[in-house]
Amino acid sequence: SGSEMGFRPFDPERSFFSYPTSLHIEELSASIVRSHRETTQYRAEELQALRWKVFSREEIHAYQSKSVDEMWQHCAVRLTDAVQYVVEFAKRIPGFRQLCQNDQIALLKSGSMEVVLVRMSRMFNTENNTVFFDCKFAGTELFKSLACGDLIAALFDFAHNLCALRLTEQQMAVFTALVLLNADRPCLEDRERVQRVRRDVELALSHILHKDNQESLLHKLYQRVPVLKSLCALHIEKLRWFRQLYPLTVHSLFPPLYKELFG
Ligand code: CLR
Repeated sequence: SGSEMGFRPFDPERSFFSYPTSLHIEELSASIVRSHRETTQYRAEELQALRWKVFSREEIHAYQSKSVDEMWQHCAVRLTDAVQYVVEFAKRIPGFRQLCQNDQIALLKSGSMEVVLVRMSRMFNTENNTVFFDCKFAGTELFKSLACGDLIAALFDFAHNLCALRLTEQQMAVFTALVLLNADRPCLEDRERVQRVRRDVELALSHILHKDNQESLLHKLYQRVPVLKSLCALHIEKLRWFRQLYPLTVHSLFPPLYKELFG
């Protein structure tokens, strides 16, 4: 019965044998939300308080004066930090660690950057189109020396549009779990198992949106998924271009995890 369940440790495989109850789904949401909270570098309130901190003209100029490879390396390190937190988040999603190692890696390879981009919207200020980077808010012009203005513009555009949905932390937490648990990823050994873990997270998202009286968000969120995929493809394309120009920088100065995931 439901009341009995509350005292048992959370068992992600429970839904294998029995129909998921709303208590099971509530526990799952709560667990994902906690994992999200524990693995985002900054809390929403902290970010709110930092909104006024923007880079000065001189600071922007200093970033713009960096060489292409220096700026790429710098951003690759920052991006890898963010990915590392997403890996930690994934490990704390009920059911994720029970997937075989190969499938965990396959999901992270294709999904971690997508989650970073969803998380980017928490770090985005739509009033001046800036993102929190190196402890202050930065506009697209700060990234000029990367020489991939189209990618940067597309990433900022995505963050801006996602911000417009005004997701709560709970909604974002469960949505990012869903982004990771994508049973259509290439190279999965046990798709059915991923699908089973995913199914309960889908129920959790519907449940949250129902409680928030925002069911129309579901469709809007699912609409962003192919956009995420194309942004990640563009990122990989830019990395290939950069690697051709600066193979040694990538080889010896980029974080190993970055190369493992995108290289
Ligand atoms: C995303 C949300 C994470 C924290 C975080 C860390 C690094 C940031 C990233 C966020 C947003 C995108 C970002 C990145 C560093 C560089 C990258 C600003 C805020 C820009 C867009 C440049 C990408 C360059 C690639 C071509 C390497 O919780």
